[in-house]
Amino acid sequence: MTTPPSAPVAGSLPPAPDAKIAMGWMHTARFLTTAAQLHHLPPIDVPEIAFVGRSNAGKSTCINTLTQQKQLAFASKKPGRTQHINLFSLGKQGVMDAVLADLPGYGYAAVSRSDKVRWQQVMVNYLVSRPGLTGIVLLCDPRLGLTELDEALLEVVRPRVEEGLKFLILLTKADKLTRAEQAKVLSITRLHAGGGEVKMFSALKKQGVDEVAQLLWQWAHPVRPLTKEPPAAEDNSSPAQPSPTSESETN
Ligand SMILES: Nc1nc2c(ncn2[C@@H]2O[C@H](COP(=O)(O)OP(=O)(O)O)[C@@H](O)[C@H]2O)c(=O)[nH]1
Ligand SMILES: [Mg+2]
Repeated sequence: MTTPPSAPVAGSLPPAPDAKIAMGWMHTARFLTTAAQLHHLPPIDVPEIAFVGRSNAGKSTCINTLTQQKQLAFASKKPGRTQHINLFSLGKQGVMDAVLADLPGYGYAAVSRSDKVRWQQVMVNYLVSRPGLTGIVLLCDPRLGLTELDEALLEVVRPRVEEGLKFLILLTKADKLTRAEQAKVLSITRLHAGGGEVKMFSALKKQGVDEVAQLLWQWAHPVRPLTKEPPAAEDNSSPAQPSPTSESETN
């Protein structure tokens, strides 16, 4: 039997879910744990999606907006102070199916040089060696563009992106730019994205929120490889994987 041309390839992205489903899923985010060092992070057996970016890029605000929770990722008034990796679990009915990792912001001038170096090391180690890391969201203030530190991070993750790690550059605070400015910075950033996606985002105007939630859902629910054993019987009463329709019933 030949495979129909439309059959999904294992590991590829599933179709985008309805925005309501993706936002409902994001809303399930709960604080899981925090760690100052990489080896203190628990092993995780579900897809992990990391949020990285310069201090003040809008990372905490973005996580809070996506998860529709005011205080999940503390939108710090003291940038650079949150020098921990914070994990948040995602999943309906308390069944964890993905994790968001909030990494410390970099580039904050008032942090001592030794702290900066230590944190760059933690971040680099995390990005190159964290098992289960499925995708990275790099947040960037489009008024600054990709800075030297962002470029350095892009270089660090490039080999993993080439191996299939998902990558999204999110240009935050879009409400501060005109439409024309947004179009311009999008095209410039796409030239530097090395195959990753680039999107505009505004927490204030809720621009890009649904689209990002839908993309992250897709990252976290890749098409599964076909299992060798066929299903025991034709029983549709208890699907093994959550389907978009079953997920839409709760939030
Ligand atoms: N206008 C506007 N300001 C934002 C937006 N997102 C974040 N900010 C502001 O940018 C500053 C830094 O945000 P924060 O989330 O703490 O950045 P972080 O250091 O990357 O976590 C705060 O004053 C936020 O209110 C946005 O979408 N629009
Ligand atoms: Mg923050």
